[in-house]
Amino acid sequence: MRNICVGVSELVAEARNLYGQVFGGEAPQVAVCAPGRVNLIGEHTDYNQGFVLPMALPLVTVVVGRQTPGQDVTIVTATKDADEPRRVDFSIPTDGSALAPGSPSWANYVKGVIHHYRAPPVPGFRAVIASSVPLGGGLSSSASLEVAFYTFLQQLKPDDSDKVAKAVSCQQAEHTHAGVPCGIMDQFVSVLGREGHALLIDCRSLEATTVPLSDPSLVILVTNTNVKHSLTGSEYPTRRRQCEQAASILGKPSLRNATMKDLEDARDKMDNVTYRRARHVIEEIERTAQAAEALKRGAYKEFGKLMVESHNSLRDLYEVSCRELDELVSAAMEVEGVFGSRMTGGGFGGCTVTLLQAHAIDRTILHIQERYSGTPTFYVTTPSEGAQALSLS
Ligand code: GAF
Repeated sequence: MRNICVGVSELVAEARNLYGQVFGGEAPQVAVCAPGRVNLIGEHTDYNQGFVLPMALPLVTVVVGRQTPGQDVTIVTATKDADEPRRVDFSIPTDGSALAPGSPSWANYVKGVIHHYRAPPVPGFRAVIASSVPLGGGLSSSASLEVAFYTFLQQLKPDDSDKVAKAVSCQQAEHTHAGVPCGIMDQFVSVLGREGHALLIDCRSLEATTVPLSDPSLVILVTNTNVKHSLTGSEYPTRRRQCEQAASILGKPSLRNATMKDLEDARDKMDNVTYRRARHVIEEIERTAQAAEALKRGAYKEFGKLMVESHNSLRDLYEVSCRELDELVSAAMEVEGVFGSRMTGGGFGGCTVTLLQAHAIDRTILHIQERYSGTPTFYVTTPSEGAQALSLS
């Protein structure tokens, strides 16, 4: 199935209708949206203070709602997930204590954002969520939900934080309320994404530079394996710990400060697994800087080669790929006109990202469909704008 991304206005209409149905015909006052992301290169480098090169997607989470008197909150989601209730009710504590995570799990992201909001206390509200970001597809559905809610709260009670601080608050929400020790990439690009550009983010200084990416002869294809292996939850914190251990053996604050020479010199001080994890990170940070330069020069072949090297390293050294991701990348690379392809995001399922010549798009999709053992979903995407408030008129 080829997916032409659902427009923001359709999602807002869906959310408004549901809001009216659930809240007795009342109309929402505010609407906001925040995008998911695809990372072009720089995987598992963000929590090592390295570089990443993501772009915001035209797949977004929309929140509509209105402030209510008191501290009561009701949120309803339009997303149909058979295992989870679609409505949640709770009260915001007035003493600044955190809302406890619980069921439904999607509400934990919202509870975390309320807790880390920079202008407490947050007032009561009613809200409806609608999203086109596939859940658990490795395109940051959770970051887009966090950032959308933060943006929603800013409409109810403005804070004075800058955009980077906002992204950090959303990252903290994920740490404390979803239990995922993620880096800053997903929330950062969901807040600061720029239409027609990728962002080269330095995760040490938290500074970003825009890299133009709107050449009409080029297509960015995201392909969803439509599988999510259960390893994701446990393996991510393990990888993060292994990297911290490697940095500590090297006597560095993070792997960003280490070179391959440092690592080779200390090879006999660490086990082989720790060595391979660190090697991926140190080389991937360098690859990402090179890839951003290549993209600026329009050197797509060079960029594509770095994408494939990144994928191979994630498969062999970092061990976060899986059969389905490898199949998609191999299939894409067999097509003439494809510059590069790799897994994107945390791994163990989710999506690949492929850079190709625009004229090769149809045959690439056909070829992947023929070769892939599962049922993929395709998104032909363009770099999009970060979170924003929307007009309801
Ligand atoms: C997930 C995390 F949330 C990001 O912070 C990043 O580490 C990514 O995996 C891997 O690059 O999306």
